[in-house]
Amino acid sequence: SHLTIAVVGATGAVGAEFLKIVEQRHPQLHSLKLLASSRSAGTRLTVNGKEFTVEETTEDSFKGVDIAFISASTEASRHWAPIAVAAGAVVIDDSSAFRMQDDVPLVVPEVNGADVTWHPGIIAIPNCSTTPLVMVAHPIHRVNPIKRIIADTYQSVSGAGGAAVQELREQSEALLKGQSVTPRHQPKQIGFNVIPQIDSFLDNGYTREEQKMIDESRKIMHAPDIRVSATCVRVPVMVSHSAGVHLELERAMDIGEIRALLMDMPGVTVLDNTEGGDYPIPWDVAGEDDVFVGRIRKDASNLSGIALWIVSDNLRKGAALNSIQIAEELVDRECLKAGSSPRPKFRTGELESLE
Ligand code: 11C
Repeated sequence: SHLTIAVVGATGAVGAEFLKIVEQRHPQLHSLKLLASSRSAGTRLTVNGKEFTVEETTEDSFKGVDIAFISASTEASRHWAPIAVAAGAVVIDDSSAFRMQDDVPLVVPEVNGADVTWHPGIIAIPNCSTTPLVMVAHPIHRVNPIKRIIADTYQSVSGAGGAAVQELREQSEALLKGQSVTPRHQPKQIGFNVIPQIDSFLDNGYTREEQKMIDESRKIMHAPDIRVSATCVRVPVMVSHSAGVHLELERAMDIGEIRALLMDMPGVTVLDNTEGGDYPIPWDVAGEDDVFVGRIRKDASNLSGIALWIVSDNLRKGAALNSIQIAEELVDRECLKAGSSPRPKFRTGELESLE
């Protein structure tokens, strides 16, 4: 199209997936600025048949840019987002820097696409473990309010970036040879292991990753009253985050009805045939756009509860795809200008902390 798109973090794990999705969904897009830190500047990348040289991000990078995607680090987002906005770009940000800011929409288009209409120049995308949860919870919540969510995740190393993927490869090879390993990018050994810590610990005993799932899911669903708890675990998987989820509903619901609601949800694929041995696994879901759900059953411990299993490609729907869908939503709704419509009554600042 006629828009100029900048990608900050073009050489990262999410950036690479982003450019693949651009080729799949927008083969006519040729006005791209690929940006990264000085370390990756000079890298040559071909997108839609055109060769680009990755440039170092500078104060001047955002002139003439309509939409800037930032997926680098929280610090990079804090630094570059205001500069891009001042230059006239709308920022779609993949970090936690702005997500819980009262005036910044946090958007999963299938769930709360209308929230793009009141952005102040920045729109945040959720953490890659939150997005699949709300994709599955929202269509149920709309019909039968969710009172409580318990989510236990099994998150792949690509969520921690390309260096963590490399670390899993190296540790696996070393351990198979009987060598010992020293963790570098993860808090503990990830090869042939699981780590119940993603990000740092808060005073309430939860990790930041877990707190994000709590806060972000309630903001996206406009449901400040839902009680949420999460345990986030890193597993030796390259791509795709999984979660075992328990939902407590207002009233008991038939499993057939739950399945029908999920089958109707755009972006969700139900893969749930335990007789045939069909349920989603991360290896199969890597590279897919949809959020996959299976193992849908009544919670044996709770009359109005259901249990299910969710798997989603953390680099695609968890990050790059969701960002591109937000850009599409902005264009469709003609909301590229900040403050296109008034902010609705709902205020995330009113969300009570669980502490
Ligand atoms: C992980 N979910 O798997 C994290 C990565 O707030 O965007 C994304 C962190 C974030 O390590």
